[in-house]
Amino acid sequence: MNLEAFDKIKIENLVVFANHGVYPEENVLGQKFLLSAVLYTDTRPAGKSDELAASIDYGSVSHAAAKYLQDNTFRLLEAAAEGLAKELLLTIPHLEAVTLELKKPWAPVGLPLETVSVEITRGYHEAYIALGSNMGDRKAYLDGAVQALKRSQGCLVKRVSDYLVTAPYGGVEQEDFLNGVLCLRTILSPDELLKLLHTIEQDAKRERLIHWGPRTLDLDILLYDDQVLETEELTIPHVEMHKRDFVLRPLAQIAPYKRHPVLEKTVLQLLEEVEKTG
Ligand code: PH2
Ligand code: MG
Ligand code: MG
Repeated sequence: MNLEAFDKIKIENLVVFANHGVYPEENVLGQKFLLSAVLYTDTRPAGKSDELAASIDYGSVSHAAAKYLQDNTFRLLEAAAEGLAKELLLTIPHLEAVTLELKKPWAPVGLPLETVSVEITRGYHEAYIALGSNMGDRKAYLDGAVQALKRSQGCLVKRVSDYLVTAPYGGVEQEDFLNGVLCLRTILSPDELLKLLHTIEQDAKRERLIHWGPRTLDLDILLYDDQVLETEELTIPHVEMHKRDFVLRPLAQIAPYKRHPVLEKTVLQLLEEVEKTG
């Protein structure tokens, strides 16, 4: 999600009367909200064709946003903004990302103020996922994972590599693997994506018995935009991706010139190095 790369369509201070609030009287009486939105998209196709269908119709976005804020009641501005951002990203064609500012000028805080507001930016990200299996019908497990991701809300599978038969790496004696890599467009955060991958692994009856041991299905996040991230649960880029030819070979098929954000080398360069030393 590189916001600078996109053009913007802006809506400023759309007035919506709605019932969001922590205090019960706010939910009953309602009050005025002001919504501002920056819609990130590429306006060039519409700029050249002069066709509305090639762009985002700010009229329909305004109506959809007003309806969403009136049909749902949240306690927090945060929740109203989060829900609305997701709704817009899932339903508005050509929308890459959105900044929403939701203001509550009549917030009952017992002091005079001009307005309070919450502003968030949400959008689509590009993730690369490694797939592996070395138990049972390996191809069926990998195909099942691709289908499960295709069915997941806010996920779009853009490219899938060939599946390659690979010798087990890492010292555990076990059957050969079938490995592949896919490119995913998603509105999920890294944590949400990790949870989804775990659910898909569980559905494939994966049991975590031996570390690095045989598995029906292993799904690992390799890259997430150009983010570098290290938490207890998750390291992005994947710590070992640059050492593993069973990751780099399929990745090189679908993203040869993608650059590793820490090593600053392309997938092809990393693969060459692994093949030289390997
Ligand atoms: N996964 C591992 C350990 N070793 N070897 C191959 N060939 N393919 C894998 O997917 C694999 C592995 C741990 O995730
Ligand atoms: Mg793995
Ligand atoms: Mg794993």
